[in-house]
Amino acid sequence: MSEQRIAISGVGLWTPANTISNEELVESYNAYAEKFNAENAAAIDVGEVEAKTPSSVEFIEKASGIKSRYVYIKDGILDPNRMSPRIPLRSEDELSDQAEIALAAARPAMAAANKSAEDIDAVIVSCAYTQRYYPAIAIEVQHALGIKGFGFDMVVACSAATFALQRAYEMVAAGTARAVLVINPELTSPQNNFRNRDSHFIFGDVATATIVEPVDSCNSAHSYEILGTKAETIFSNNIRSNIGYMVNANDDDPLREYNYFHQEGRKVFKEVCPMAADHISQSVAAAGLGISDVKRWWLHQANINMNQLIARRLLGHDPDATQAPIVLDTYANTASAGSLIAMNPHHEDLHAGDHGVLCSFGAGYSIGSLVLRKL
Ligand code: CO8
Repeated sequence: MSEQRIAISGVGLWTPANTISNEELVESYNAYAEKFNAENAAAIDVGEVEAKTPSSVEFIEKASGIKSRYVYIKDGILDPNRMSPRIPLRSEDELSDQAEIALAAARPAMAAANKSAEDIDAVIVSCAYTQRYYPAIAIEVQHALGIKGFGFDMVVACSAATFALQRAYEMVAAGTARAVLVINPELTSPQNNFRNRDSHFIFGDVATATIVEPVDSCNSAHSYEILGTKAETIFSNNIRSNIGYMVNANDDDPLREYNYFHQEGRKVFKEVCPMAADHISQSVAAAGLGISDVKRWWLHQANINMNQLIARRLLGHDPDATQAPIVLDTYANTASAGSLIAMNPHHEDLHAGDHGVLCSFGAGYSIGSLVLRKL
């Protein structure tokens, strides 16, 4: 670890104004499925095409804990003839959609950390998808905020936030930046296949942001020293999205099912839960702490049963709501932002010396954690 003490000194959250309940989502999916089955009746009868079975509100809530999700733009998503948000194309002179939501999270994070543009030397935009390759969304945000220095984008699916915080920590430790603004504008809805019954309910849109700086320069009300960081990746095809810049060269259809997010959900559940619990135990031990020293667990929010299983493995009992806050009932899975959404409203009540753990796990597979102590 760095000889210089480094901290998270501010967090910010932007929540979209629009929500979609399970009831609305299931009604739309079932209308789509009925229409599909009617249009393909002959092929279904001879076994050439598989009929679509209805989705259910009860299944979604029981299997995932999700009751509702926020979306950037609702228009189009529930239309059985479209099943995708209608996000108008902006001109190159306008702020891009992802930069706009990134800024909406960055500003409250900077305010919480008591930092202005002059105090920050680097911007990392890190999320599951960026809406274009260049110029980097981070550089657009850097420009909009008037930050000098440098910015870059990185993508690590569900671990994009924790992995970026670790890179920010290293940059501050190396002295290449005084303070770093990390932003996770998770605009998942354009990549969510609302025609897929297995996954149409999983994701929501959100943006989170965090400031990382030396403890010496911290002057915010709620700062958390970073005691340890740990990153791990283990290759798996069980969660995949194939959309990318090769689609035109391949003469592929960008709307093909496999170009959207898809997964072997049950395999992911079984494989990732033990890996995440082991990772967290090692991370906490490496910081010189025991599990019982940790007061707050800001865990990745993919599935309520996953969170409960991991917490039970770590603690030996079910966590109470204050120990491991759950936000996925209202936010759903927001790719990398989940643990930071959990941290945003659930960190100010900790006292100086209290410990917390931020942890993510997901596609890659990737697992990332930071062990924190309130200053
Ligand atoms: N309605 C009704 N029934 C359904 C539905 C539905 N919508 N979907 C499935 N079923 C049925 C199945 O057909 C099956 O029926 P049967 O037993 O007759 O075959 C039954 O329900 C059980 O199905 P499953 O075994 O698939 O159900 P699970 O209990 O495993 O629950 C979950 C499914 C919720 C997906 C669960 O497996 C899970 O959460 N797994 C972990 C997944 C996870 O965390 N993935 C991480 C994804 S995110 C990530 O890594 C980064 C992505 C980046 C962003 C993406 C943007 C779009």
